[in-house]
Amino acid sequence: MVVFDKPHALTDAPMHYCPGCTHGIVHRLVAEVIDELGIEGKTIGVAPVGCSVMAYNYFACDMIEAAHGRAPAVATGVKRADPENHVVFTYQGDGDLASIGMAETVHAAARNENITVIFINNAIYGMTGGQMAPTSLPGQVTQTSPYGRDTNHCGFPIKVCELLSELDGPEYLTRVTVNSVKNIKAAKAAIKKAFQNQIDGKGFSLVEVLSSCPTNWGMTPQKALEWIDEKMIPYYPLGVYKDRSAAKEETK
Ligand SMILES: Cc1ncc(C[n+]2csc(CCOP(=O)(O)OP(=O)(O)O)c2C)c(N)n1
Repeated sequence: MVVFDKPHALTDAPMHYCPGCTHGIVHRLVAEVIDELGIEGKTIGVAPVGCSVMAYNYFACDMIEAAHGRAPAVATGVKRADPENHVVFTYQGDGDLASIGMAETVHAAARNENITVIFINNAIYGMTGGQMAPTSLPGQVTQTSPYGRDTNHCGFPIKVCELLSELDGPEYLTRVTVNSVKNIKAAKAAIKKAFQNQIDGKGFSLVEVLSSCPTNWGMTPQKALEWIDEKMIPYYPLGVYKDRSAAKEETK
């Protein structure tokens, strides 16, 4: 009897992520969705710069590496080159997507590009050693805010789903997390919907995943998962921020 198996859409390469990092969970969820939708052969992923820079080693589908923050622009080109035959997703951290890549993110959403964006919000620049990100919480201690993020000096965190929900373009914007089995199941459902939307030609879908970075947060993996509940979710509430097709159904 098989009690544990790996999705076909993941390669056999051992992942390099730190203990307790949730990138691996989200990789697995994306791969399970690719398997379940039967789209591995037509899916093209765009890897970011950040801890998941080597996502191209882990997903078995075709992958392209984008320059820091430019994944939505690269995904736009790939998708538009052959829209019927490709399912295109980006996989990006918060530094990548909400800092250097904010322009590409906003414009791809405004154009309602028919792509799927998986957005890993761990409230920090992980790969480069834990500097403050645009998503770091007020008061959060990071390498570049050793006394805690001072909003007078550094401004306030950017709430990406809320920000993009003001645009008419995007089809689906949702925020999930992966710090419990229940939340992991909900995250998978959101990721599946985001891919299905693209297959159905509905346009831009973004799934923000509140994620942990025990190494740079300076916590145990267990404490980091609790910190998501205690600190991140109150600032970044979970939920659907836009679902245009569902809203249309309701007004019928
Ligand atoms: C143009 C450019 N600027 C800066 C960097 C340095 N850099 C590499 S990863 C990174 C931050 C990544 O953070 P995030 O996107 O939040 O992903 P994480 O590592 O936390 O998963 C930065 C600033 C770079 N590689 N290229």
